[in-house]
Amino acid sequence: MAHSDLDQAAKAILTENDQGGYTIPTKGLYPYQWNWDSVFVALGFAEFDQDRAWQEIEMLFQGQWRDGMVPHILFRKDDPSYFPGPGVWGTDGGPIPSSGHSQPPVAASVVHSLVEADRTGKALERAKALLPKLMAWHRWYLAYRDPKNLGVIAVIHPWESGRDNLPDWDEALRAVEVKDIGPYERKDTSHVDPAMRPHKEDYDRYLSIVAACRKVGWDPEKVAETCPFFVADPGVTFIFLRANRDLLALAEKLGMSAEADEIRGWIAAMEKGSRTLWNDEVKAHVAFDERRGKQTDGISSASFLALYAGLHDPQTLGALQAHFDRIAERVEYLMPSYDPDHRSYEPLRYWRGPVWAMINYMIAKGFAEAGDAVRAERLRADTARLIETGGFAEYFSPETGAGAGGGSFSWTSAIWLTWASPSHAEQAA
Ligand code: 9WN
Repeated sequence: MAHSDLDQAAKAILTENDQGGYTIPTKGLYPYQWNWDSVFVALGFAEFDQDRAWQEIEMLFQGQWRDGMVPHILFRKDDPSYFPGPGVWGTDGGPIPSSGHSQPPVAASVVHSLVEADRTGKALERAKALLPKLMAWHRWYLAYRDPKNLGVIAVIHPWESGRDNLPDWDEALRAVEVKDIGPYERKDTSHVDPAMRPHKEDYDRYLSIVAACRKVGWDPEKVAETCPFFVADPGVTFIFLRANRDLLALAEKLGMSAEADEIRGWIAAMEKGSRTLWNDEVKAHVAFDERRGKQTDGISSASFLALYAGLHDPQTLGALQAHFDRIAERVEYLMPSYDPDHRSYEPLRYWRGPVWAMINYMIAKGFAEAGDAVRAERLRADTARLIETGGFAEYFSPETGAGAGGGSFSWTSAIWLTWASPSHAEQAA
């Protein structure tokens, strides 16, 4: 397909998945509004309808909880094609039925991008209305996902990381006792090949964590104290650190000096705290199980997000460039979600190997900002080739480029439009 045809196809997918102001990731497999999906989707809409882009994020924040949390799924209407639905979560924290935890906080960064690219003249006004909500969400992250002020953000569930069955969670997840779940029927494996999805043992534990948090009424303080899973994630930590830098830029632009000072304190604490995720043996940032005090030993695609977080000191940049080149020798398409040289790598099983377009977008941004335009361009070109080969799939094999998981996927289409498409790159040049 010609690039212009792919541009049209990507727009058509976003329009098709639009539910009237918010967008589902894909039909069938994911029939609700997901947090970080929606935010990336806004970048895609912004290429042809900026008003609609803002609406996507504003509708996500309609579901914000009273304590500031922005949930990972908003169940705006019941749909039996997805499990676990609202009944399993049993939450009561906000105005719209939702899941009970969050997802990577990319929103402030995308709001900042929308302001920078504004053609409507209304962007600052809309950003101003969102700013207190973003502040409340970021404060929530610090209070309940970093209660000991370590300067790193933990996830209380693999789904909160957005990178669900990453090998980094394996050990901490095995330690979760399977209880209070009863019999259940998964729906994901009726939509896609079970070989590309998590195992039943994983699902038993995913649901056991939900049951444990439901037991304490999703009270964020009790969840932070008692949740059987509490793992500091380089992905959420780096996305959050980056989001704080973008939030600071917004606050400064809007003349909100008290907020700006507060955010500067967060950034300083996280720049320092992030160092504890550095694993000197593997020469990259890794996850850290806060319950057991143990670091993981593998490099994931999130390790490369250190640059996106603004951590491009020579040691980090040099180590990541070396890993990048080593991995590029092993696979045809970058960046696999897990190190192909690690024992847990699986090229087609969900977050244990496959490539995700929106992660590539963030990694490339980091390399470009660190002054490495060559590796940034390699990621863009690989993402474009993947979409040309595998279509607008949920994710892709790093070895063959085959599309996997759900099809006609919203964030893959959005990332094509905002960054990967050669026609977009030509316009930007
Ligand atoms: C659980 C929607 C979501 C993404 C996640 C991805 C997957 C859900 C699932 O799909 O997770 O949240 O049921 O597998 O891992 O990143 O937001 O696209």
